Amino acid sequence: MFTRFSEAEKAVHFPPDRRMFIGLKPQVWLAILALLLVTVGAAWIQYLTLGLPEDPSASLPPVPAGGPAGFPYWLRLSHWVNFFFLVLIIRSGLSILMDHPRLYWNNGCLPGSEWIRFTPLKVPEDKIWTAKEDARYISPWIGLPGYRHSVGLARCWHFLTVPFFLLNGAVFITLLFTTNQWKRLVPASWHILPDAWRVFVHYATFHMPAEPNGFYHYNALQQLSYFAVVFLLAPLAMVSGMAMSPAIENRFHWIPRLFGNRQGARSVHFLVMLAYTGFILIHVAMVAATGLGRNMNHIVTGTDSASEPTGLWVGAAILLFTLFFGFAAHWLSWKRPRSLQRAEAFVNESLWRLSINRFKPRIYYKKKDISPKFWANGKIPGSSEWQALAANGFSDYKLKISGLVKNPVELPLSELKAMGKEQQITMHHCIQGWSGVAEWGGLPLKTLIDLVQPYPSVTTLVFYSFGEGLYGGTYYDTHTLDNCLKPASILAWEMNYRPLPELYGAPLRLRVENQLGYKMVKWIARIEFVDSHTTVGKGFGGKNEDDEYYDLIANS
Ligand SMILES: Nc1nc2c(c(=O)[nH]1)N[C@H]1C(S)=C(S)[C@@H](COP(=O)(O)O)O[C@H]1N2
Ligand SMILES: [Mo]
Repeated sequence: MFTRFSEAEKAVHFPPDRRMFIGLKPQVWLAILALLLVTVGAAWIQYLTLGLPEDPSASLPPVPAGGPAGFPYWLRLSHWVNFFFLVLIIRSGLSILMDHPRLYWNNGCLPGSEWIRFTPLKVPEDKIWTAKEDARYISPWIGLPGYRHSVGLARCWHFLTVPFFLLNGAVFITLLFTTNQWKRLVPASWHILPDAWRVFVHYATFHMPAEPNGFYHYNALQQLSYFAVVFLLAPLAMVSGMAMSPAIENRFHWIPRLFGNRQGARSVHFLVMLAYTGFILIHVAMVAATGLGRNMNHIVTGTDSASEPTGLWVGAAILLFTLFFGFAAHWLSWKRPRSLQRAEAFVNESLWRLSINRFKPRIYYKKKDISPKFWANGKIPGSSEWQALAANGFSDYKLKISGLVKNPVELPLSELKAMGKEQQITMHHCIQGWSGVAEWGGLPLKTLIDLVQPYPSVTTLVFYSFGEGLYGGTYYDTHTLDNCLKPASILAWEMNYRPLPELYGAPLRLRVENQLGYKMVKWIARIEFVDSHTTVGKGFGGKNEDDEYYDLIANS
């Protein structure tokens, strides 16, 4: 399954260093050990001192009165639809994770503070080490689309599948509660907790508890885990996912706060994925261990037959289909990436434009929240023009503003600075997953827009950089006029109360706070007002949109 890359693509996606690595902080090992002790350890102590507890499943009636009998077609269907999308979501999520292969509990992603890392590398302190350089390879057998730095396409899969996953979940929950099927999942009393513990003691000490017929009901631990998957993991995944969106994080600060902060939400999002994966593995093993043929008939054909082979065959066919779709998805990702980008935009951009893109950012952060270290991205411009300007402290720099405006201008920094200044402390959200809080000072874009007077047909501002993109060519990005007019949209010349450092975009960089980091063009050379982003570059709205299939509207 090797995709043929050009040399430039190979350097990005298939680097020589493809080592897999998982590194945990000692405290995390201790936490895992403690968790094992209070669960498996406690189960063994109970077993060895008090003996095996009574099995609560043994006293269950074979067919409970008033409870659901069997699985209706909608439940069977949504079970498999759920499985199909969950596989795609987990695989694409892993590809996204590897673009910033570190997880933290602090907003600033301080190097060395990560509780888990998926890279053998420590962040070097003696040289510039950009977040892009830090991205790691993941095998396309595991990640979708896999390889290194494929976050644009991975997000296409993630965001394209999530709405269908949620829709399926919503239909499932609705039907669950409009029929008697909810009784299967929702515990009727707190008794479920001690009962589930007793069942757990059986498993943990290698004793099989009595097996209730799943056609009618589950054992206590099984019910509790199914309940948790539906009513705990799914909402947690949703809310922690939402908490990472710049448009949401900026507007509803309390959502990331539920997890401590945005990186806490990202860590929880990962832990939910682990829980899902663990659940799938144990669930499948238990289904196989407790009468595979019969269990498959329950969830495929809706019958309680132990001998009929249909359930097994159809189940195998669904697995094969999911596998086959994985190959098709791989092919689509690398042979038809543009179609994928368009499909994702059709679904998500449409949804976002109507919802979260409308939120106006609010300023929450205080001086004490400023990150001690701010990750960097992008290559410092190599152009002689920028180098000469930099050598002069940008005193010869002029920002050029042109395009569909009544009053095109060229403004030196001194004039820009005289036009006004806003200061704000905000969070930067990189598409790779890292974030950082910094103070930014500069001119509100609104002041500039008022000055140049765009024609009514203008929808979009194009920001051109002195720097180059990943594959060469001018770095640029576009923003809708509407987002440029939002609060906190500024052209910054100041970072953390000092002149903007070269690495971070001197002389001018953009802040549009409801968008992801790649839209914050650094080393700005000029601004052009246009009536459509499609006439610029390859027509997708930015260098990364053109070359890496990123989103035009980057709210999430
Ligand atoms: N000109 C230019 N601007 C750029 C980039 C780049 O590569 N070139 N990278 C973008 C990305 S992906 C991010 S996350 C931010 C990083 O900003 P920072 O270096 O201040 O953290 O800059 C954005 N602006
Ligand atoms: Mo980024």
